[in-house]
Amino acid sequence: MENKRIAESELIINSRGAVYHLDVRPEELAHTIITVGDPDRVPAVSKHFDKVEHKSQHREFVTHTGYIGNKRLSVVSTGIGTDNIDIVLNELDALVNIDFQTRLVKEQLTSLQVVRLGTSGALQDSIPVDSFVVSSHGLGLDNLMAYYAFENTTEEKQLLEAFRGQVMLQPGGANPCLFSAGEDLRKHFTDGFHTGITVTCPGFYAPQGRMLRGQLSNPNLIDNLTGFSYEGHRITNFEMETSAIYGMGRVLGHQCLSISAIVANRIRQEFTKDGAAVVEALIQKGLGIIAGL
Ligand code: R1P
Ligand code: URA
Repeated sequence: MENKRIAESELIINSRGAVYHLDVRPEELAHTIITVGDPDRVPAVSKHFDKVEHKSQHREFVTHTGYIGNKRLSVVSTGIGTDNIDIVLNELDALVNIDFQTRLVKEQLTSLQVVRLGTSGALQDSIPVDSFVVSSHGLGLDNLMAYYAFENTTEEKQLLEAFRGQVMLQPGGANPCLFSAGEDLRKHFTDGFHTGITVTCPGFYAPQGRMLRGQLSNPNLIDNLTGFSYEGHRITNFEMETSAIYGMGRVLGHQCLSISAIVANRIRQEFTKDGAAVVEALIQKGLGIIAGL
């Protein structure tokens, strides 16, 4: 593809020389990045850094960059949802792979390591609240990835076909997509983690089978997802970002992994008694591994 200068309307750089939504300059970002949904979780992560060298905030996007030992890390909040992941992953990629002076894509591309430390609801009785899940795959029931061209692996195509055969989605609903985790990252996160397919939903209530008032268009969604099984793969949990992080990682060439603290078990209808404690435990366990990567 021709390396054409990217126009001011397409890649927006502010007066500080920082990318539009994140308000981060290229030198302010590490190549190992932790994403969190909640902006308040950024200081909860960076308080474990030995040194913090950069802090910025614009809208819900808070970024802290620093070091644990010699390992340089950035922690970035995404807010909630796959639409925000579209913004965050594109801007993280631009910060490392586009020259902000010439507005040309660099000849030497950088592959980032992106690890989501999030919260989630379990879809299996055997995955209790306060446990951790590593997403082997992200299965999107939103429509973000329909806007991007990408290739699926043979295994991903098989899983998606099995999903379409076994799980009835509501008429007029999403065209599901599925992407696997970055294997170079996932292999480090095994001990003390459940693992399975994570379903990413375009909402917290009806799109995750929750109804406070009104009626669900698809009352069998949870049962269908919990019962899905294909060659040893099962669906472990629900949340709102993973498939988009994995999908954008595929499109842009970054290694991505999503790890969740289970705060709700939808089968047992239980919620954690101490959400802050389980998230802090996930941060400590996750950082212990990430710092050694
Ligand atoms: C919903 O409460 C939010 O929590 C989960 C979902 O993915 C969604 O963003 O993750 P975070 O705790 O990382 O935001
Ligand atoms: N986040 C979600 O998206 N769903 C849950 O059930 C819990 C956290």
